[in-house]
Amino acid sequence: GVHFKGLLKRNWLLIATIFSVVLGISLGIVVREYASLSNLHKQYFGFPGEILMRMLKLVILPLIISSMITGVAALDSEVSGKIGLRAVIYYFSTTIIAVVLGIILVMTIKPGVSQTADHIDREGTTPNVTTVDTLLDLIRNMFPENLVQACFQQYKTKRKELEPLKVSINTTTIPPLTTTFPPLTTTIMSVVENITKEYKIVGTYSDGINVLGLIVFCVAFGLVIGKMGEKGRILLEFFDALNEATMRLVHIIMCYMPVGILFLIAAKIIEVEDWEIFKKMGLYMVTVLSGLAIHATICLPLIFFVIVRKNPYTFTLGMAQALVTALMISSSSATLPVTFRCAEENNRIDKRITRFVLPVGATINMDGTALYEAVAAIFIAQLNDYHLDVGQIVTISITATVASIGAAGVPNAGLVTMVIVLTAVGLPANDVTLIVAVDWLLDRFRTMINVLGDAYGASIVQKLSKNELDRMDLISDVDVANPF
Ligand code: DAS
Repeated sequence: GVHFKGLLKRNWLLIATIFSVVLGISLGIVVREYASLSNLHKQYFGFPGEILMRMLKLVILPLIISSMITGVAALDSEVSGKIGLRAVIYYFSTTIIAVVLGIILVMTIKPGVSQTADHIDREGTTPNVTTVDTLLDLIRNMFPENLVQACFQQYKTKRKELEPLKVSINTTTIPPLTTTFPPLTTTIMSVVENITKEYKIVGTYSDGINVLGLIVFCVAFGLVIGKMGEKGRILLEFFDALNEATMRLVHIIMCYMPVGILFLIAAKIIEVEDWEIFKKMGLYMVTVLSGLAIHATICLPLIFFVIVRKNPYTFTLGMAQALVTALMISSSSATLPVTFRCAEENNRIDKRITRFVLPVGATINMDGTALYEAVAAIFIAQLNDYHLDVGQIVTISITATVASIGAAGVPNAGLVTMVIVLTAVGLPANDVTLIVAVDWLLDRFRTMINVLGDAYGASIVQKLSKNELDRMDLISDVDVANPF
């Protein structure tokens, strides 16, 4: 009875969410057509959606901390080391597969060959990041110098203020900027510099939280607690209760989700300025989207089936709520609470695994982003009529992988780390601006694949760790999956 009711309730939520997506899109189109809203009113319109985002972000912090600490403390250090290693191997191999798939597609479809870079409007945001910088930032952020500061940063709002300063330049109508409009160029450069500064800090920060830094700290902290025996128990109990309480909050937030999503997507549709660009960029978008689709429906399911021996599509279906959420909010981090619920409740993945594998996955495992970055880089090369040799293509696959690891789980993060791929093969970093206009849409889809990859990963790592987990159940005096 209770179980069936729960099942019904979960599906009801999913149906309501999908319904609200459709309704939101229709509402957006209608308002766009028949009401000319002022910018201020557009902002008001998106307000319920903004509240949803705020609530989801709100629970990230307690969720990551409590799940990582209890996840690690519940396993002994040898087992968590093994599980961690398996997770890392999974992350790496699937990311590489995604990159290779993307490269094959973009080289066959050749979306950039029929047009040139001059035919697309460029927007003036040019972050300037290098591979070494990204790697160093990544490692630097793993060791936050201040734990409290790692939990919040004010930079995010500053970056927001800079966004409206985007400058649109049509290169077909005006001659090269550097020679004709030095003052304008300097203005753009200073804007760009500011944005770069903000982005650089954003690097591995998700919405102001240094997720990676917290994860590293929590792993260490969890390991220590696990070794403390009786004395550590009180902390473990505390964080376990915190985890449970947070997940209950997540459930309440999820009930608000249909409302929030409706206005989120409607507001986005009202806000988009340039629909024409989609025609120009059509083939490029098709390339990215088909790559993502193949990765999600063939590559990942195949690996899953070979290892887990269960129906991968049932598994994907179980993740539906998380996938729709990712599609709507384009942030793996903010989707994390929903990913947890779907993985644990619908797909019944062991909590010892999810608590460990999902937060890390949301931060560093981004198959969709990796695929996207490889495709976009080669697309830009094609637009510029720039021939890439084998070595450069290998360089693209490596840097795209690094770039996806370095990207935070926040909207458009992949676009920023894209610059390292471009500079590595000598393409103009500025050309990232060629693909800015359509990124809001592609971002949603790649985020969805990022989340799916994390979920599959959790299940695969669970299967590979079955022996250790079973042994722990036998020797342990408490039920570790639900220790208290
Ligand atoms: N949108 C990001 C995510 O959350 C990554 C990206 O921009 O590619 O997964």
